[in-house]
Amino acid sequence: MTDPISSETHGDIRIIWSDNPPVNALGAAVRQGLVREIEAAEKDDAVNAVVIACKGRTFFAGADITEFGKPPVMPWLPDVVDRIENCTKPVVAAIHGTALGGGCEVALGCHYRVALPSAKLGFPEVNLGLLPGAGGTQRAPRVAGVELALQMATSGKPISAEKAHDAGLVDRLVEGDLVQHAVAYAEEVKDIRPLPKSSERDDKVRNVDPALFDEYKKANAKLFRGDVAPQANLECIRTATEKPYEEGVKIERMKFMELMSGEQARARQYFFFAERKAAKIEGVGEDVTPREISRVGVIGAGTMGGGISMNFLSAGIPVTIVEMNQEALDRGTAVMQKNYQSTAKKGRMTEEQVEQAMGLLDPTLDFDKLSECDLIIEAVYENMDVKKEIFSRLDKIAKKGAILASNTSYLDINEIASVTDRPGDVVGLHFFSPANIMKLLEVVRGDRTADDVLVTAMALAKKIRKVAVVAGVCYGFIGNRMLIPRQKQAEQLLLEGATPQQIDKVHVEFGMPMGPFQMADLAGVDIGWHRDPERIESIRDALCAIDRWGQKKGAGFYDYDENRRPSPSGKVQSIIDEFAARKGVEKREISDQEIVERTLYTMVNEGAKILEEGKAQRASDIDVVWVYGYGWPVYRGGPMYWADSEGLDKIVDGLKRQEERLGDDWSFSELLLDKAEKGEKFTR
Ligand code: 3H9
Repeated sequence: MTDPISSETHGDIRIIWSDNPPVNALGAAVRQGLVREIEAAEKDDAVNAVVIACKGRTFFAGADITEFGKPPVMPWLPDVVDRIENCTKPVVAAIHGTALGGGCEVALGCHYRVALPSAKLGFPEVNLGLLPGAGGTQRAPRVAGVELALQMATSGKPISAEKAHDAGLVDRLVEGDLVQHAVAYAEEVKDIRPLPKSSERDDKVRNVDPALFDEYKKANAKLFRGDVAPQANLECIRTATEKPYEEGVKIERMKFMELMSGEQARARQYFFFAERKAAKIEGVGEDVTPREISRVGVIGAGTMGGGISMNFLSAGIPVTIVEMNQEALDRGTAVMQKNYQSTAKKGRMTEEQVEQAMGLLDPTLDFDKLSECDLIIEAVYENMDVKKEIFSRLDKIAKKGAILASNTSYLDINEIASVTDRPGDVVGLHFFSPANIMKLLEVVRGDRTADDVLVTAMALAKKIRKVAVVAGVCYGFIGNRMLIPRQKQAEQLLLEGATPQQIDKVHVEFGMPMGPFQMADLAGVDIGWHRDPERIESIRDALCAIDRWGQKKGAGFYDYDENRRPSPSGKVQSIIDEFAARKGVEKREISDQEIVERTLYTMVNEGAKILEEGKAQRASDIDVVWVYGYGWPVYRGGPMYWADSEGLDKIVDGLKRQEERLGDDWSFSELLLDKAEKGEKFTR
């Protein structure tokens, strides 16, 4: 293996280079090389200052995550950072790309930091269930101030080099040749003594009001719910305001080790790789190149069509959006404009960017204009006949090689493709609502979808900052298909004696953003309703028949006040009771454990069926769908990882206990039974 660390000398400045693709992770060889080169520079009388720089696309993006869980190899990153800081000659970090986690800590160990304006700095450790464990929780508040350090470490979101510069985290922003500038900077500072050490500063951590931490937590309660890492990050940063550096790093080390050995960190680290694996399509060679997409067409300017369009507009891709009548087109365009405007109001976009994005939109009533598009996404309502009609029209007008996509959330892509003479160009692109915000994209692979169409869809997803997962054709694909047993059991549990509040509470305590009934009220109880108020076959039908369609009507499974605050509904309870009596279902006390077994274990069982039928490429893809599409708590890894952690035998036992109540149409997944029997796991 070639040494990732090398050096060269410019006059009296030593440049230490790291070249460890793809992201210059701080693996053992990098750590060893850094120490070796710092020591060599120190000993060399001809050297007066050092620059640390990285080749490739980025400065160090952090510790090497693939080393986690393996026996440690010396030197440890904290010792490397200390060694840099204790170098007797000034060390300048030259930052481009993303200085993340351990990378940001290395930069903080350097005496000075020079960065390109396009660079980003951050502490994403929290996303891995960790905290910056190489002195970052102690050095960052000393250099950048407590509030910014708290934000960076507990949210995991990187900040721009400009913001870092304003906070003192970067000493100089430079344009052009970064390393040349860093060398010049090193020349300027080479004689300054004492060397500025982050660990020795205390001006920004002295006299900090301890109330700040509680206030921060209160204002960011969502970050802390159920998740242990943000709290540990906060505590370490608070320690920096209370104790000397030497004590602070000891506490940081202890908490880092505690987190590292915990289940949440394991789940999050699993998920990090799961997300990246999802982008890989089985059976499709690396040599397949994506088709070029320079204009996208969207059919339907409703909530979905508008949201979908915004993704492309924001990424600088022109969109032709088609509607049936002017009023609907105007309404859809106005909603997009309003959504952009509200993003701008929050400071996440400039007015100029809003204008730019909207300037790329071509709203039209002329269906034939879609012939200019390289990708056309149909986003009309869920009706097979309507979709088939649209696709046969598209088949006649779309240019050769254009990709024809449906945003269906349930329907059979093969059947849709069958009305065209080009089934290879047809694919499902299932966006989640609100489509401009939700990260997940299910890419539905029809039996005849061409490889390069899939590759294009995956590449495009990355471009519009979505996480794409390939799904096979089946009713509801991966995500919605798994919702079906959950919804069915949740409703059945109502008849047997549970309340919507109890079921929702179990889900929220588990870590979901909301429970099944809160979700139904938010999304619309009427979604998928047959629209016949006389036909009442479920509690949902009964609610829809009396206009309780959810939050939008001020009533659904819950009652809502004018501020959309929910409260339990006596009316709903009496509907449930009536329904139960009519069906002859006897009421009993329902335990929270039974709710878990009937709503979550059944989801795992459905996930196993999806795997068994080859409708998902791998168990981890199912987890990615559930984390990004439905808010499954990432610190529990996703339903399949969670099932593995619980033990598949426990899941099977729970389902056996409930089997009689699960209904005649419920059945065990053979794969689940088999794996449980053999003591195997889905994800590991
Ligand atoms: C830490 O630093 C702890 C310390 O505080 C204390 C220690 C004591 N290690 O994401 P991409 C791989 S914790 C190993 O597709 P992008 C990744 O798996 C660390 N591998 O690229 C993928 O491999 P493959 C804190 C890594 O351009 C390939 O690189 N740092 C690492 O979309 C490309 O990745 C983080 O959490 C790593 N650290 O985004 C940063 N990072 O091609 C994590 C990436 O085989 N990384 N890989 O699938 C990122 O956020 C993004 O990768 C980054 C680039 C923004 C850098």
